[in-house]
Order: sequence, then structure tokens, then C-alpha cells
Amino acid sequence: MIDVHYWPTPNGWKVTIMLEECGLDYRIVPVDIGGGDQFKPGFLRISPNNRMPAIVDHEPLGGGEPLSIFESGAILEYLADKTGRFLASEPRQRYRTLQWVHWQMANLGPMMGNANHFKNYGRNLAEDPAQLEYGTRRFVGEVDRLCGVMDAQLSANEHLAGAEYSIADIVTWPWAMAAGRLIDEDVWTRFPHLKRWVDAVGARPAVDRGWRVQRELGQQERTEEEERRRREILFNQTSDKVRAAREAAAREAAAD
Ligand SMILES: N[C@@H](CCC(=O)N[C@@H](CS)C(=O)NCC(=O)O)C(=O)O
Repeated sequence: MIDVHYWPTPNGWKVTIMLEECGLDYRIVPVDIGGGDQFKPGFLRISPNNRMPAIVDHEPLGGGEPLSIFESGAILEYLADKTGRFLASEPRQRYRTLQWVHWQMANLGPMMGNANHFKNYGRNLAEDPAQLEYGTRRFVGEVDRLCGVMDAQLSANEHLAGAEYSIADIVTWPWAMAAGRLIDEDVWTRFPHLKRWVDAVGARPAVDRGWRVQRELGQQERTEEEERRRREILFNQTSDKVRAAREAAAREAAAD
């Protein structure tokens, strides 16, 4: 059994999609990131960057004690190695795939996250809306560039890492499919190869199941005050917050 520390967001969906694709048994452990669960001592022990997703595999590859892993790219590489699926063992194809996995982790995910922050969340946070303009232009522009990179790759390849569907597609799809909402729907006309791939991956039954997992967690009705408190937790993080969480974890461990 694999515990998935999860909240329904693009980085969480990568893991549930992969688990559905591989037919592995898993159990969801909700991490309410607006409620501050990512700072709880038990979670920090498995995910020291206070971000979800993370997994704990109780029957790990290689045997022994339960194995915990954080960072969605590492989690997918592990699950691929565990099952022998969606990541070739032949070196050339393996690294062709891993370069696109790392590309997503270092580029598309962070740039889309920041574009979304400046364009959408920032409206409730910035004192002066003009503060948002440069950040929005910079990150939306980067996302547009990255859509162009994917479109070029997909004009010559059925999938991101070549002919075969792989973990490169699984880590990228949950972000790429939101590009229309983030930039504007016109991206699908400008990037037809990207659209063809987004539709084809989205039509896979395991992908559809994976990104519906416990969606209701993210759709609860909340008062304006509750929303304000959740934004405060999510968007006001410095090392002070992490230090306070670590000190609480140490006190908890000492009391045990
Ligand atoms: N590179 C990490 C990013 C994880 C990440 O940013 N997770 C977000 C949700 S999508 C999170 O846990 N946010 C909590 C917070 O910002 O405090 C991964 O892919 O696993």
C-alpha cells in the first residue's frame, strides 16, 4: 500500500494519475495546504520542503522499512522503476524521457505557478494593482514561450519524449491542460500540436480517474474570512514559518 499525501492540485494529480496508470493500490492522506497541514511535524518529516505531494510506500522497491519520497518528479521516477512502466530502461530513451521530466519540474510548473500567482491570486494580495503588471507580463510570457517549446516538440513526436507515452507526459499534462485558462483560449489555436496532445492524454481513462481523485477537497464553500486566512498561510511564507514548524516538531519529539 502507498500513502499519498495529497491535495487536488496539478502537482498532486501527477501522482494519482501515475498510480491509476500503474494500477497500484493507494490511500489518500489529505494535506490541506490552505489550512497549514504542510507545516505539521509529521508531514515535515517526510516532506522537509513543506509542499505536497509526498508518498510513503509500505512495500518499497528494494524491501525494508517504509520509504518516503517528496517532489513529484522523483515520485514518478520511483513508481516507474517500481513497476517497470512509462520509463524505458534502455539508456538513450530513459534520458530522453528524464530530460523532459526535469524540464517540466524546473520550467513549466514553476512558471505557471508564478503566472497564476501574479495574474489571479495577486489581485487579493497586492496593495497596488500596478505591482502585479511586471510579474504578470514576465511569467505569462514565459508560459507562452514554454507552450511554444512543447508545440515544436509535439509537431515532430507523438509524445513529449518520442513515440511512447511516458512519465514525461504524466508530469506535464496537469499543468499544460490549464494553459488556455491561464493565458487565453487562443493558445489552442496558436499551438495545435500541443492541443492534439493535451486532448489525447486527457482521453486516457487513467488520466481522467487520476485527476478527479478527491476533487471535492478543493471545492468546499468557505466564508471570505476563511479564504483570507488560507491566503495568509499560503502566500506569506518565509524561513520564520519553517523554523517555527521545526521547533514545534522538535518539542513534539522531545515530549514523546
Ligand atoms: N516541485 C514540487 C512542488 C510542490 C508544490 O509546490 N506543491 C504545492 C501545491 S501544488 C504546495 O504544496 N503548496 C503548499 C504551500 O505553498 O504552502 C513538486 O512538484 O512536488
